[in-house]
Amino acid sequence: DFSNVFASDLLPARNGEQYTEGFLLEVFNILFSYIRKTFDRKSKVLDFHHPHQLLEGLEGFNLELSDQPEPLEQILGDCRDTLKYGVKTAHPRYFNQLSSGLDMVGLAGEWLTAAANTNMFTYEIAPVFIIMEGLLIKKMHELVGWGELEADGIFSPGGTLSNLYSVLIARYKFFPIVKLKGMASLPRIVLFTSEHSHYSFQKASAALGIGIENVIAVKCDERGKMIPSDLDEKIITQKENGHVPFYVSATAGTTVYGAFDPFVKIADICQKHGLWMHVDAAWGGGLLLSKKHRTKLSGIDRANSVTWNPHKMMGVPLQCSAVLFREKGLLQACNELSANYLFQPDKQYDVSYDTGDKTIQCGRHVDAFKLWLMWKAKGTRGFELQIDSCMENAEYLYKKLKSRNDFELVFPDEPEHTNVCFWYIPPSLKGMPRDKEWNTKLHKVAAKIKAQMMEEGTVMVSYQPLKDKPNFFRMVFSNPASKKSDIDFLLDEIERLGSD
Ligand code: ABU
Repeated sequence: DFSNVFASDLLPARNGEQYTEGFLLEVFNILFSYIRKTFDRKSKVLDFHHPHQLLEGLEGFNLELSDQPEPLEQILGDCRDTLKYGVKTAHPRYFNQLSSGLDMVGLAGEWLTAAANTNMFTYEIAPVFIIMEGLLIKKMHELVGWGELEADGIFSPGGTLSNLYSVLIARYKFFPIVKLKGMASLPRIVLFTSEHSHYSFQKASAALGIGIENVIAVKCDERGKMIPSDLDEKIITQKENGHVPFYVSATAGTTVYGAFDPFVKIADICQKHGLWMHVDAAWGGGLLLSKKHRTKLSGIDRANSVTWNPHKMMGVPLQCSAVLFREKGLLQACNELSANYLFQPDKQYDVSYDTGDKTIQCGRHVDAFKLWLMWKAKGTRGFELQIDSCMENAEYLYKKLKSRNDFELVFPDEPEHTNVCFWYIPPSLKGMPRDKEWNTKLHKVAAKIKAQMMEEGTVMVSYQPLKDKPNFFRMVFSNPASKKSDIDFLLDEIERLGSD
């Protein structure tokens, strides 16, 4: 009972060992009970409450911050409630985002990282983690196909920032003057990415002062793949308009359709025009680990930079994103400021291991350790099996959807990644003329079903519209816990909630 024990009784308090051990064991019990429930299909994916309900406070769970210390018994209760009212993102029936699942070794890595509580800017305070990060970057380089080159890259806080790094470094490569003089010293530069690509390129362009209007959207085919001829034409048009193309981002696994752009053709166009080629493989990078599926990324080795998020397809606990560069030294040259309170050149060790000046951050979280630990525990082969099994789930869902007449695929082709996009057609819309009104009605179906799913907490899947297409469901698989029976459950559940 911790009713009369307070944070001030824990270490480093004198004689605080016993309370600290008891408290942490209790936290472990809470976490373990949560983990067991997470994988139990009888438990709900979530216990949904509206924001105002959480703000008003639920039975014994008051989120307001207090002036006076609260006893650890209350703090333990708060830990339980935080998990209780959260979303079980490792539940086998959670399909809402590209990141899902909970790897036990990865979790141990995250716990250890938190206990080590250090910062990635210098070797002197993170010697083991810095070496591990370097080895991971090297391994990922090899998998991209740049094995013969010296590895360069960095772990960053998510795919959006990894993509931003790629734009930043490409701009520096072509216009190093920008570091000192800013955008006013540059011509109007433009970059290209497909209309199905991630919105992070607009974000990066806004943040870097390039401007959203200078992100040129390249057309995609029905399947969501960039059309190379449109890229070539748009580059030529931009040049004719006096603008300066410098960068193209191709995508390996688009967020909604899971499409892979034709990298070889895009690389040829980049080479012809002398442009930087980036591949946003945040979602699709994991497929490099699969002998069966890695051909979908053929040509990625011709890119200058690659974003790859192990926290997606590889199931590493959030967050874990890497941006890789083919040319060594650019990251350092672009971002280095040599703050002399951190990066003293006269330290007793090889200061090239002080990687902190490669980044636009100062403090940087240790994201590499959990991936390193998982890689050791599974081996490359373990990741391959995990990824292949998620791909098999997508294939199973695709076949199921084709065989059921209350569902329709958004595009007829077999999935390239684990994304499967589909509509549920309720009985009231079957056999009706497919006019504007039909589309308006269909648009409301997915949102209504999703809302009910969340209220009941049985399953979670995402939906969205895309261009002229009304709202459709996007299923993705990255959780090794999900089985074919969970897919059957999902389809039956959509039908149960959606039939009118
Ligand atoms: N690009 C971040 C992941 C988005 C998603 O989970 O759908």
